[in-house]
Formats: sequence, structure tokens, C-alpha cells
Amino acid sequence: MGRLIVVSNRVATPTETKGSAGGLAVGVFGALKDAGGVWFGWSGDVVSETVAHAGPTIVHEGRVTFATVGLTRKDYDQYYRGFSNATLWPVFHYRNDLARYERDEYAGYRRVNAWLAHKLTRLLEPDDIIWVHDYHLIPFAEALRAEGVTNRIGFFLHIPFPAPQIIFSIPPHEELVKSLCCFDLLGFQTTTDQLAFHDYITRHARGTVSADDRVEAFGRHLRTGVYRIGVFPDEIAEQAQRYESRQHVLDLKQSLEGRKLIMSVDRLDYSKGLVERFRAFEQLLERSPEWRGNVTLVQIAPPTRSDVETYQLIRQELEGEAGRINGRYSGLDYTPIRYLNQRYDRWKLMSLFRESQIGFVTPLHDGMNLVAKEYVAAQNPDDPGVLVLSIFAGAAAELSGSLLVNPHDAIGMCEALQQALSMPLKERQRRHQVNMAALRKNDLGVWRDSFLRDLRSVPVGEGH
Ligand code: ADQ
Repeated sequence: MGRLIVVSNRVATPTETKGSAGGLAVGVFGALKDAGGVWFGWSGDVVSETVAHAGPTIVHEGRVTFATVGLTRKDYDQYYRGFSNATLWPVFHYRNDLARYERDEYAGYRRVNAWLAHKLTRLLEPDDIIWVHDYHLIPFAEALRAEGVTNRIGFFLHIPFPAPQIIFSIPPHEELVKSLCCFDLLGFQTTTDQLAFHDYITRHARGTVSADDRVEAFGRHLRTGVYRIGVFPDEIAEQAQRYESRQHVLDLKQSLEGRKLIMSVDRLDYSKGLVERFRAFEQLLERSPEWRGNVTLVQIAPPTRSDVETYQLIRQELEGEAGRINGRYSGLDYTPIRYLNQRYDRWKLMSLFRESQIGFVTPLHDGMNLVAKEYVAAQNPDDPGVLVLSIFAGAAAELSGSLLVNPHDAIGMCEALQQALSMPLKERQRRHQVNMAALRKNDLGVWRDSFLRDLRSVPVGEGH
């Protein structure tokens, strides 16, 4: 079996792969350890041109090589902050109103992809398979092919693939889709995303899609598939239980003074529906006076991409909403919304999830949403909390034991909170069992192994 080469915008550090970071880093590292190989991408540092061009920096950890490069300020601004996060991210999350398009940023995006591909070429061996992750690297296979690389190359899109009418707002949309067709296998989070891509191919690229998801377009042959990313539920359950009587949990419990707890955890991002969520919680306090003083929403939302303007605006808006709602409903000993802009260690988050009665996860659009899955896995099966989940999270297709809500309907979300807060134990247990069975059936290992199995089975040279 050939080695595995993983390419992602950011590369986890060797320490993060030992469990301190998200499960994804651990999951991908597991596959790298099994096959041996290289994890290649940006180090996260902005560096001088000399340092950038001297890279990659190589660190070995057993059979796995971590190879990272720094980005120059210009590359960072155009490729990362610009086209990736100010054009692709909003459009792929249906927020065309927040997107901008600048030709020089797009040129920078393609330039960095070509440069990264060139750097990787030197580390490749003929039998390697290459697994590229996410929207920062759409032109990566095309750039590798231009370098003469004929290895199998797969791509997994972690975020939604939007309907054609939405992606049309990016002027070079056809070039992007053409670039995607240079991969041998394209993986999507949900059937909706896969169908949106097929729709583009058949109706706008004069291509064909066969019944077994083989695509022919732009003179290339490729395959597409749905690979729902998951978690390792039993590890999370064990971690949540192990830390449930630690000081941070006891402190929280004491401060709640018997109140019910609703937990939300997200990166601070406009796609996560935080403003709508705060307003739904306000509706609960407005319409159900018996809950005033008796339920607290803890929203943990560490800032990300804070040098992109739209992220500064959402942060200000949220601070305003939290302040307004708290001003309206706080008492001398009661604050309805506790809004925290910090990162927490994973084990802490999992034990806080276990302590709460509701997980409130309401993105406006989300590829999958691992927080929803982590929330379910962290519950005590004897006395589980209820997941209130947006229909626009990829996870909604699997977690049928949740209360599904439309995040644009504040009163609907409020009603789901009311239902969850007074749900009988038997029903909570039944819903939890349904959700846990779904998590176990399709865990992170299944996601990873099925993608890699399908990529390895593509005949070499089939795409040409
Ligand atoms: P994200 O948009 O980052 O991921 P999500 O899937 O929820 O969203 O993953 C977030 C991860 O970060 C979770 O593991 C969570 O526990 C962790 N996290 C969040 N807030 C944290 C905090 N305050 N402190 C510490 N950890 C925190 C993208 C896509 C998703 C897709 C994933 C994986 O947007 O749709 O599910 O990739 O494919």
C-alpha cells in the first residue's frame, strides 16, 4: 500500500494529534500513522519571503512527516484572508451579501496553490495517494497535474457546496469547478452538496453524471461520493464522564443554583446563527415568564478570522444583542446569557456538555457541525440532555433523535426549547439512543476509511 499524503490549509502540530485539538486532527493522523506519509500545508505563520521560500520545515513523528511552510504577508492577505475567507467562505454558506470579489485576491489564491503544489512535488513518491482538504485548496490538483503528477488525488469539502445560482456570483466559478474536476475523487458532507455539484456539471458545464456517481466534464473523468464526517462517540463519552466532577464543572453547577443550562459552542462566525439563537432565547424568556430566572444560556464563541471585516461586525452585533437581552431580563443574582469569547480545552467542553439539559446548535448553514455530534456523545445515557439542531446543519440528516428547528423562525426555536426543557426522561433517553446509534454507525473512522478506500480504488490514469 502506498503512503498517504494529507494536504490541508493548516497542519496540526504533532502535540495536537495526541488529542488536545479537535477529533479531526486525531482522525486524520490515525490514517497517516497506519499508512505512513506526509501532512503538508501552512504552518500558520506569516513570514518573510526568504523564510517562505526556504521551506518546508520538516518534523518527523514515527512514520509521519509534518511538512509546513510559512506564508508571506501578501500571500496571506490574498489567498487566506481574501479569496478563501472573504469570497469562498461566505458564498459557500449562502451569504453572497457578505462576499467580495477582487481579481488580485483570486490571482493570489491560484498563485499560492501553485506554489504549494510545487513545494509538495519534491516530497512525493510514485505510489503515494494524496488527500486534499477544503475550500482553500480547490485548484491544488490542477496545479499538481501541471507539475506532471499522475498520482491519485482526492478532495474533501468540509463546508457546503452551494446551488449553482449561488456560486454564479463568484465571477470565475467555472474555472473553480473545472479545477475540482482535476481531482480523481470529490467527497461531500451530504447528498444535498453532492447533488448541487452534479447539478452544476450537468446543467452548466455540459458534463454528464452516471447513476454510480461518475462524472465526465471538462475532458476529465472523476468520481464523487458522500462521506459524512463523524466523531469517536465512545471516547467522547468516556472523556465527558471522567471529567464531570472536576472543579470547573462544580463551579458552574454552583453558580447556576439549580437553574437549567442550555449550552452552545461555536467558532464566532456569521454562518453559525448566533444572533438568531440569542433572539430565540429572548423569545423563551418573553413568552414563558416561568423560565425567567430559571434557565441560563452559556454561549462559548472564540473569535476566528478577526482580521476579516465581516467577523468584526458579527462580533459587535453579538455583543450588542447579549447586552440588550441581559439588560432586559437580568436580576441581581441572574444573568440570562453568559457569553464567553474563549477557547476551552476539549475535555472541559465535553464535561460542560454533559452537565447541560439542552445543546442548542443552530447554524444558518454548516457542512456538518461536529459540535452537535460531540454534544450527543458527551451525554449521560441515564439522564441525557436534548439536542436542538438546525435543519441547515449537515448533521441534521443523521441525528433524527434531535428536535429539528429552522434558525430563521425565532418562535419555532423558542417552542423547541420549551419542549426540550420539559421533556420526560423516557423520551430524552429514547432520542439519545437514536442519536448515539447514528454516531456509532458512522464514526470518524468510517468517514476516513471509506474515503481512502474509494480513492485507492480509482484506477491510476482514469481521469485523463
Ligand atoms: P467548523 O466550522 O470549525 O468546521 P465544527 O464542525 O462545529 O465547525 O467544528 C468545530 C470544532 O472546534 C469542534 O470539534 C469543537 O469542539 C471545536 N470548538 C468549537 N468551539 C470551541 C471552543 N470555544 N474551544 C475549543 N474548541 C472549540 C468545519 C465546517 C463544519 C464541519 C467541520 C469538519 O464548517 O461544518 O463539520 O469543518 O468537517
